[in-house]
Amino acid sequence: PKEILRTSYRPLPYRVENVEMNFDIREGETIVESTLTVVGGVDGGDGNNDLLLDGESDALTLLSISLNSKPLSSSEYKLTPDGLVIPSSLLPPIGSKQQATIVTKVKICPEENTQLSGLYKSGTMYCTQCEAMGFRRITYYPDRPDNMAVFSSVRIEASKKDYPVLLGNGNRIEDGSIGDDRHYAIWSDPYPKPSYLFCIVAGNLSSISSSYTTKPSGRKVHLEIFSEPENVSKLQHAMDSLIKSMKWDEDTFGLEYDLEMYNIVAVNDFNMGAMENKGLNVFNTAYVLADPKSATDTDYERIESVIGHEYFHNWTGNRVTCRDWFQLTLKEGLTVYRDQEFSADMMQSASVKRIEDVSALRARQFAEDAGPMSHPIRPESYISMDNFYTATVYSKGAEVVRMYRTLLGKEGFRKGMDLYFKRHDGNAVTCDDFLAAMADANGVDLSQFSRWYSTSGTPTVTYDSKYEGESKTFYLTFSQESNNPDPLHIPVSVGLLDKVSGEEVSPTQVLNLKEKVQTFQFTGLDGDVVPSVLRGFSAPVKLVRSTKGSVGDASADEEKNWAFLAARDTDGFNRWEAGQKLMTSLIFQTMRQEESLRTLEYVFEAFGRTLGMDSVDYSIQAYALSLPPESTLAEELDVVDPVALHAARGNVKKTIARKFYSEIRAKYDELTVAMQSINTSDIQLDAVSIGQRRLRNVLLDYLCCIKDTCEEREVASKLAFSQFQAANGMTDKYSALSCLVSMDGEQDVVSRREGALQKFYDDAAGDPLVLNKWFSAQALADLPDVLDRVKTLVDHPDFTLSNPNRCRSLVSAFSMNAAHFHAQDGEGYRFLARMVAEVDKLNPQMSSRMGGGLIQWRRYGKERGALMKGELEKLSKLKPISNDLFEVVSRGLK
Ligand code: HT7
Ligand code: ZN
Repeated sequence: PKEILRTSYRPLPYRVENVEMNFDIREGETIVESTLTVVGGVDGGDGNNDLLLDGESDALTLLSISLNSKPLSSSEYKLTPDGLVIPSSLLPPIGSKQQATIVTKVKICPEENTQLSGLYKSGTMYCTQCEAMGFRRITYYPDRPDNMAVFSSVRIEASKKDYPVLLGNGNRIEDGSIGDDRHYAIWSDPYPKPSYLFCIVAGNLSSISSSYTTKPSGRKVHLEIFSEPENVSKLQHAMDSLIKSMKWDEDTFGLEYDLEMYNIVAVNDFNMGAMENKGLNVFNTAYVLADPKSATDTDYERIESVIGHEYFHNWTGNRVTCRDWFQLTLKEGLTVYRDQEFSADMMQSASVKRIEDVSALRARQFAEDAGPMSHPIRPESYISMDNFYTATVYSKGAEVVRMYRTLLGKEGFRKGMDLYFKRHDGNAVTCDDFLAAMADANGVDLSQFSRWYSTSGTPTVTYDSKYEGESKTFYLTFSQESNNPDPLHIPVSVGLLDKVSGEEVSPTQVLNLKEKVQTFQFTGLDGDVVPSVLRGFSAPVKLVRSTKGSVGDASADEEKNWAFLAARDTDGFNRWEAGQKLMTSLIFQTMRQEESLRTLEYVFEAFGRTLGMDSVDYSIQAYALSLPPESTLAEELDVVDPVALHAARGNVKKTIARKFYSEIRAKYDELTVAMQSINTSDIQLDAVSIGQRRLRNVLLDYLCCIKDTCEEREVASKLAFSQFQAANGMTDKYSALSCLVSMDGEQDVVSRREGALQKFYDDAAGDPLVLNKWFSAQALADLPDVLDRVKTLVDHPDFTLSNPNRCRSLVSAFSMNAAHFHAQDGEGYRFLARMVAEVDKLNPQMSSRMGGGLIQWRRYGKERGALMKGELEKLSKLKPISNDLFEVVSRGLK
């Protein structure tokens, strides 16, 4: 497999300017004819200006090729496993304005395409996925994002009865019948686009439609969302979300939609969440279908955010796209930032959203940074680009965009965005172009900031502080450490609270940390203060307090500050963060079997106060009462023992639950009554109702963790079972099921668990998304024989490795169940490796993601590490092995 380097970018010697395509779809064989208008591009200077039309020989059978209406003989071009080369000697000279026309005809077989890249069949429908390099599995073409072409005519022909709906990018310009049983549609997209945004769909689909009039232009846009007929009742939330997204982008960034149509199609088999094809988004059903019976509150929120994300790509990604795939974060980091801001505005709670986003970043991206796949947000090389759709490119990329916003302010950021679109609309550009627009629009020098694009790993910022009474000055000294030998430009948001009164004496200000070590002074302070540092998580770093030069017990002092901030910080994120730090400290002390009385007191105090609060944001309350997840805790450890970590966290949870049992129970009951008093059996989806359910389910989890004695198990299982039975929506039902699946012991307890699982399965009535939840709940159970259960489920008639959602719901979910996946005997690793090997034969994008579960072996101690590595070595010997899996496994073994 060939490694592609970022620095090897060469401009296109020839560019396709216009494309016309014809798809003749028939069972078992689709014929694709492409007419490419080619013009001269740029001399790359390396003496090779031949035209490379990418094409995967495994997917394409070339039937014919002609140049300027003359058939080419096989000696006139070169056909390789990766494409077709037409020598520059047959084409017009590079500098000239002449055009050449190339027509190719290929045969493809979507029915056999299990990779879900290119044109494939999902259930009864045909659809395409072209990002990153799927178009070369449909036709021969310069399949790279800097070739922006107008797809002036895409004709799709198929059986009228089986595929009544035929969709493409842009606007439908013609349709009609061919005899009794076939029909066609022609689509035309006026906007030049790279091939990765190409899409067609053919299926027997139902839909809902609406319209939106853009502002200020007043363009009336027809909106339509398609799904298989049985799911059409679950599309309204997606439609509402789309309309909100369109309005938000106009209000926030002055960006309007630009075509007369916006279509979305829901498909069952899809490798990722969704795809932003121009005017024709394709969505994984899991990110578009929702009704209260089948979707949780989190599902509803995720759908709104992904609908927003794909819509926002229309400007950040489609109108302005990436020059090459190394620039992926240019569109993904920016679009994630935009969807995060959209969701925060829709939730009306910036703190709740920030807590969720930072938690996800820490759990996934920090882990990536700490392993062998660590890379800068703009990677330096890849073997398979599909492996670089990562938490780093997406989530850390969004943090980098957020830092521009923090440094430049709201107005400054908007000025930068406006200039970016003014300069680059219709072009394929780089991360440097984005930075230049931000800098030029604001007249600032961001050259040091650019180091974020080339620095891998999570930087550490250490701080130290001192108050000098005489000069009434507070000193904050920061030092930074990262994989870059030169210092990064890090925005550090800081506020100060008076140590005695708890009042905020210095509101949030952004400090520009640009040196390796830098001191900031705050003057005019009458007394000592407690600093609240990195407010709102103003940079994607690990923040630690220096213990250098401290007198006495440094950790005691630090915990005192956390306890202080957990009670008083005016910054919602940092108030939550302080509570999490205290809990983390207690869990680690428990794990190390250290005396932890002081920390325990602080945690009790914070927990009791938060639990007792009335009329606060329920979601904030829920997050403040939750212990940090094991994945986040693991990021703080050099060597992880997942079994010990799980036990320590479980013990702390139980200690809290026992101490506050009656208060937790009272609050749980109070919320039950409050929720029942709402005079409707319909589930409410406003922020208060979502918050109430979130809080009540956190409380349920505490109540259910007390199960040491027979009586306790009876009480816990009855409580969870009664919530399960009474639930009027999926959120409460799934939370109750999650508690029940981890319960074992007496006959009654087991019957409730098994009864609930059976009922959940029966209620699903074959709904794939609900069945995914049924598989996941069991894969995530905390039972000693969970792996045996998972293995049995692999043989369940509803299980298949060929559907990514289903495969993730069982196999990937189990690999997240850390204490069991990392069982000392290595059986979890053997199971995962076996599944990865199976999936690699079907779908390399899936197998390489799953294989990622084994590459962190260096972090799990000697014995576990050796077992994980052993499985990776076995995978590395697979014959054949896909490029995707090869890259992950070989990086893992390096
Ligand atoms: N831009 C989309 C990425 C995507 C994708 C990438 C590789 C393989 C399959 C894929 N499906 C979608 C999704 C997004 O970020 O909006
Ligand atoms: Zn995206």
